[in-house]
Amino acid sequence: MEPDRELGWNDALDASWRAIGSPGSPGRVSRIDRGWSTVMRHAADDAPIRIRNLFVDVAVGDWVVPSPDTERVDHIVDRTSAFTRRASHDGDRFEADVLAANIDVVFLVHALGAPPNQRRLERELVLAYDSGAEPVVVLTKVDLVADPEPTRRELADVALGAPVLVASGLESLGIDPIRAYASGNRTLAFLGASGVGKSTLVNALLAREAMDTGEVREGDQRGRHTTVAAQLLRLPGEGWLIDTPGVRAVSLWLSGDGIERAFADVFDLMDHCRFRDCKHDREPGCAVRAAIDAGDLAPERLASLERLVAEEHALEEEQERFEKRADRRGHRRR
Ligand SMILES: Nc1nc2c(ncn2[C@@H]2O[C@H](COP(=O)(O)OP(=O)(O)OP(=O)(O)O)[C@@H](O)[C@H]2O)c(=O)[nH]1
Ligand SMILES: [Mg+2]
Ligand SMILES: [Zn+2]
Repeated sequence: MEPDRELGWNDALDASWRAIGSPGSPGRVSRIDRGWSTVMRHAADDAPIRIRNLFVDVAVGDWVVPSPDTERVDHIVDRTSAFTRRASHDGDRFEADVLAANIDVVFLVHALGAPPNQRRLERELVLAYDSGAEPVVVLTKVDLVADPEPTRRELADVALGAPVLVASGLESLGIDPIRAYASGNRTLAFLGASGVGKSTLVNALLAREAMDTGEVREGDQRGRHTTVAAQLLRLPGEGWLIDTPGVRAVSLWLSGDGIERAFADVFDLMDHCRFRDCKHDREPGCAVRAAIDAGDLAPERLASLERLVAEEHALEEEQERFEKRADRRGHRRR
């Protein structure tokens, strides 16, 4: 059976599927529970099947080909995009954690009424650009503040070209512009810290209480991790969205040009330094220092970029060690 375009199937996925010989009939993973995937076969599927994820790393939003007996996942169709962070560190795990796959737009959700966190947004933007989806920043809980403008401006400085929207899930404000991104059966993903109001926004978009929402702590406005599993949900009209559990740490994963895109302003400045190997420290003719001295670039932003670049290098070195170890194990087995 041809996969359902209303469920988000598109030409790029079609090409990947045909490249592997068009096996089976791909369905879309709407949620994952301890080794089991719930898979929808078409947009109006109200009896999705549950199949095992044996030896495959499935993510919500994935298109998968079930085995003929619908016992397990046989193939994952190549993702068109994926929001991936490093799995939380324990031991020497070197693993990716895909929060959402085959997404067109990733909404980076921050709450007004708490101090803006530019550093967190920078990290999220790096991962968003690397995901292959289009990043959009949403500031929720606008009903809590008299004037969202100062926070909006602070985060827009970091978002560079990415749009920054303002909304309230609780009062259904600013919902239509968000929903508009789903036209053409696109898939939206909502990411952000626990308690920022992702699920409340999702319910406003769906116009029904699809997701549970939870209290935030009095003192620091932190959420209590109400959403525990990502979920793919159908928007009224057209399009899909993925609500995700709030994540505390946004650790980088091996990437493409996310850092370059998220810090395009700083890289532009670097191109104008007198020396090609400028360390942007105290060299003469340093365009980055000049911008900082003129108040055009926040020193914290440069420091943040340096931290992220260092994190990326450390990750790449770790990957090399990891691959060498894997190679040695491979040799021994033979
Ligand atoms: N005033 C106000 N409160 C909101 C708004 N959106 C969410 N909240 C409240 O913030 C708390 C957390 O909302 P959730 O939607 O559960 O947050 P979440 O981002 O889904 O949190 P996790 O699922 O833990 O990641 C709840 O008490 C909501 O009622 C809003 O627009 N305005
Ligand atoms: Mg939630
Ligand atoms: Zn310089």
